[in-house]
Amino acid sequence: MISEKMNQLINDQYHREMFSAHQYFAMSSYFLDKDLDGFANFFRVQAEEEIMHGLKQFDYVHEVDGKITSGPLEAPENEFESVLDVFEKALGHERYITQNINAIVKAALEEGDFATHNFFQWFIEEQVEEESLMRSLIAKLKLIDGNTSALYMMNEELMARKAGQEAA
Ligand code: OFO
Repeated sequence: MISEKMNQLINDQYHREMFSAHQYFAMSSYFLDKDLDGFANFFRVQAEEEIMHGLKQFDYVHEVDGKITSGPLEAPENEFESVLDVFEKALGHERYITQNINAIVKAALEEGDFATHNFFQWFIEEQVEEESLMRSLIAKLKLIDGNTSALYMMNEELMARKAGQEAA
């Protein structure tokens, strides 16, 4: 049995995960439009992972006798200044998600909801990986510094990413 407060916190987080998917599909679409299929693939896989995150939370809430109440999602950003801009925005978004996961874990501990505390440990680790992944790709893009052939190579590398796999 989950408290109303924890149910609401996870309900909100479920929507954030679904928004993350919505945002990453928009980024994928931006890259497809620029013929950068590898970057588009990276964000498509990222979006699919976000749906998986949301579904894990959806299933958990119902498993502990709560309920997910679906509401609207915000519109994602569709226009970006550059490849680097997309990744910097993605990192900013992941940092925001991390803060919210931390707040849920803190609230779970405060009310002695150890099941929710335990469940969200997976997300704590996942956020470390997500932020690290975005940071490393930002570092690569800064090294490349607009060099077209290096960008093309990175595009090819990112094409190989599949669901459940880290990027090169
Ligand atoms: Fe679900 O981790 Fe990104 O947003």
